Amino acid sequence: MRLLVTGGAGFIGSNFVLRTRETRPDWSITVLDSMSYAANRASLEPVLGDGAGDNAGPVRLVVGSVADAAVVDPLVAECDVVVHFAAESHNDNSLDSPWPFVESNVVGTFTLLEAVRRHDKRLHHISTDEVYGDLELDDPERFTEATPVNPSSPYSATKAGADLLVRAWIRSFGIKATVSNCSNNYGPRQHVEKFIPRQITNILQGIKPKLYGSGLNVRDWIHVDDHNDAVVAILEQGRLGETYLIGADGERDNRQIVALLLELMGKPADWFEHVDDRPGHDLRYAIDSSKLRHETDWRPRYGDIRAGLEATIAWYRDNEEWWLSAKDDAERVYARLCR
Ligand code: TDX
Repeated sequence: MRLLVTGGAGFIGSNFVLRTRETRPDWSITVLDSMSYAANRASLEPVLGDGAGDNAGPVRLVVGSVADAAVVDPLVAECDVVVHFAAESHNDNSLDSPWPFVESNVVGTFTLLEAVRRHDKRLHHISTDEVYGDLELDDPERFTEATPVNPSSPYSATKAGADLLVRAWIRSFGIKATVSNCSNNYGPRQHVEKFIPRQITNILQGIKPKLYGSGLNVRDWIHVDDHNDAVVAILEQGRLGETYLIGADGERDNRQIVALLLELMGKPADWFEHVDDRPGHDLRYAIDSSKLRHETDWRPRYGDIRAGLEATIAWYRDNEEWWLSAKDDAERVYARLCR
């Protein structure tokens, strides 16, 4: 099978490429990535070959925008399946500057959909639980495939828009597509602007972790490899036209995550600080992934977030050169946003 992986140099996409090289070595992979601030070529280096050019290894890297039809069209023509990870993904940035989110997430998905329609190719669209808005802390319900979209931020609105475009192209044009909405991912190679790597790298640099507002907001954490294995399960066993929610029953509030990181990294339990809350900050996300578990053989392998975080901490400790320059840039943005 020939895969076109958009956003394959970002966090989830690069982990997908690396993991799929191991679990499905006969699949050929072309990555299309704009190599924005959120991408890191070093993440793909092990599979790109020995430096003899972009196309020397088993994975080919094409640098370009998913919103550029002239780039997208020939790449879609030559593949069997498109796995669409490419997106602007950080809520804080979307509050500061929404346009790149509209361009990548809405126009980019539209551009891919038109190419997939033209060439009659299979598409799997990666999305987020944030499209469903948020839940109360004590709400017994969790998000399901039937939950209406109700996004809160410019970021989640553009992802909801992209999801709706995919659904409309399935219904109106009969394209062969599936959608997945996953909960918060953690693991190696995540950009240091995000919550968990920001706090790990803060602690490594002797800076206190920063909790937005009360720190009571709940996220439903899943290891990135569990997410990506679910994507493979959907590619192989999912029904065309369907949406699948991906989650690993990992609800924790932000204070609990910081407490765990401090303990695992040998710092006192009160060694953190509260900072300005994020405007419109979603309270709680929670995923019911029963449909995925009924229809495929996927099960999460990282049941224990403690062990997953320990491994993630070790990765950031051992790979400082991967994140150091991005850290300075991310913290400059946060200083301006007072967060
Ligand atoms: O320094 C911080 N302190 C803090 O308390 C940061 C960066 C975040 N937070 C909070 C905000 C959230 O409640 O931690 C939680 C997680 O924040 P993010 O890592 O920014 O993730 P979130 O906003 O939940 O969105 C993430 O999950 C869904 C991804 O960034 C999205 O791309 C994905 O769609």
